Amino acid sequence: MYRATETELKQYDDLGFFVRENVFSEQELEAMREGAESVHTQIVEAADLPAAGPIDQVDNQRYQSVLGATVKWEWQDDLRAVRSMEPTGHLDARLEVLLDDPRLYQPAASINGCETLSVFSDKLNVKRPRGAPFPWHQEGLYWENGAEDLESLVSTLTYLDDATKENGCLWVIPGSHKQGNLQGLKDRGVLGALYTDVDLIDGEAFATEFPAGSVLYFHRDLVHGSQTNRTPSSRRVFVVAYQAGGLHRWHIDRKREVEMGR
Ligand SMILES: O=C(O)CCC(=O)C(=O)O
Repeated sequence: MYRATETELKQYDDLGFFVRENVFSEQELEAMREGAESVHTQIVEAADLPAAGPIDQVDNQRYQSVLGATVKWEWQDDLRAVRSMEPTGHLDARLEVLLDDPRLYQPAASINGCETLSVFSDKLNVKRPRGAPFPWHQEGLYWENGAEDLESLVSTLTYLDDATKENGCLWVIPGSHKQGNLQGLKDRGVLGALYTDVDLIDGEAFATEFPAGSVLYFHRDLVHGSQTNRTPSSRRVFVVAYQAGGLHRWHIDRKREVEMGR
């Protein structure tokens, strides 16, 4: 019922992504936003407790393991905000329910041509006012050591808020997925090697300014990134990546094999 159309599949091949608008209703979005804020609060509160892991500083970024999620803290300490939490579904049922939502996984199944999928990763990104950019990167580079079947991975990104250039929407470089793994930045520390040197790529960046309730389905090698949030409101997205069959180690303890509906 929600499978990708021929036109969408062609766009995915040509551009590395396609978008559907109005996938989720305002009522559903309200529940997701409440879920996202609850997860953010739980993590901020738990981060100072003895059970939380130590903070790992990598270049200018801070990572921590909190409540079973890998947390990336905002670059600026005074914001006391988490920009990315992975996985997060286990921390709130209002987000967890999305993992098994056919509006997310059926298009992913059409793309990789598999009848059974499992969740590879689920991640909540929160960009508060003044929240920092995500430098240009490809998911493939991050995932190549963790995925059982890298080729089959498809990402979905659900917009919990309207996304605009001003609030730091995601930008993509259409067609960049065709170039495979691109070279990282040189002499820019450990993380720089994971960021894409966009001077080496042809193609013009496109701002995915879409309303809340839209979903972007995208290829692991699509070069993407985002800028600072220059508005007074948060910009939140929930990312679920699916893989063919199998189970990823992050999810091994909560088996999530999705039987494909037709
Ligand atoms: O949330 C964003 O703006 C960036 C998302 C992203 O690039 C990622 O999570 O890989």
